[in-house]
Amino acid sequence: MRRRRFLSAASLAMPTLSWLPKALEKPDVTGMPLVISTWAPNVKANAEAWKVLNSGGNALDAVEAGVKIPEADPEDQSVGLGGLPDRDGRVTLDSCIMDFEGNCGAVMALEEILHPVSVARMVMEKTPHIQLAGEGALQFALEMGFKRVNLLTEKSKETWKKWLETAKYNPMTTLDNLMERIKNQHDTIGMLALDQTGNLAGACTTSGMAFKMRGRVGDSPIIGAGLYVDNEVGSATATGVGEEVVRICGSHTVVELMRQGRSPEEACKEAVGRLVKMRGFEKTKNIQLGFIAMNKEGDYGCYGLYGQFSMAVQEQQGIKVIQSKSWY
Ligand code: SD4
Repeated sequence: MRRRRFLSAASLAMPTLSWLPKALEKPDVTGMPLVISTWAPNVKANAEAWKVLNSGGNALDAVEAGVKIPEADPEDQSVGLGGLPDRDGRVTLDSCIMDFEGNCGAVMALEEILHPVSVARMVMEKTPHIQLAGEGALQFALEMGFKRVNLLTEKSKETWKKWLETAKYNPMTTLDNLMERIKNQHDTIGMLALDQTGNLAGACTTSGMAFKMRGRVGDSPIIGAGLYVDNEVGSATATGVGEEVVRICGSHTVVELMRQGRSPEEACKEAVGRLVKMRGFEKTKNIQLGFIAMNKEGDYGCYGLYGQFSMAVQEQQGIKVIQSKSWY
């Protein structure tokens, strides 16, 4: 949708020549930076990321700062504080982050910590590992100085209690709940940023599928499924029924399709189509998922299984919400 110009890789690799005009020694940053997120309400999160990007900060700091907004919002029942709990009443968080050099970190089924994305970043920066789960992730977070917080708000507790009355503890009903939340356009945040130096980063964070079985982990903290960044090509992130995203290694698939020359929207569409082909109409007719993606040139796009999916964008030209095209 929008392009920035770069010097060719060959010219950037050349030693600096004294006769070269100054302006040509650096990438032309016209049109950068850029940040996009899953779902319209995340314009607020983008605005926070934008502060970092616009003041010359890097994409990694930007996405971390951005997704911390819904993580701390008690009204958002899909992410962090106030997230809907699992079927045992525990709020368990999944989150990951990835930078332009392939560094990445993730936490899965993390409880009682307000900012799982920051713990994921510490897993990336301070451990030899990529993923920490459950008790181990909590232990690590506490060692890193994070404080325990009760993430279950009264509102989410009430919603869970109401669910218990009719759902008979059956996680299948969580799909209906997910669809309901998706209709209200409040769901997992996946955020992708391009900074003024032309580097990409992404983060994805969620309380996951409401009323899931204890220990269930979705796509959101899985590198390649919920998020993928390849600084040569582009980045992608996902929202929706995580099991279906994992099945097709969704975000990695989108990035690989961009590598093959698809535009971000075409790549997202083809990934959705691949799932539909694999699973058929019956298994995809009642679920939602969607991808957003950007490439190194600063083009971006999205595509959903159903029509309610949206993407929030902030760039130099301003802020906008894009209503996604969809398969069904
Ligand atoms: C999950 N992908 O845990 C998340 C939930 C989500 O839109 O994105 N909902 O499966």
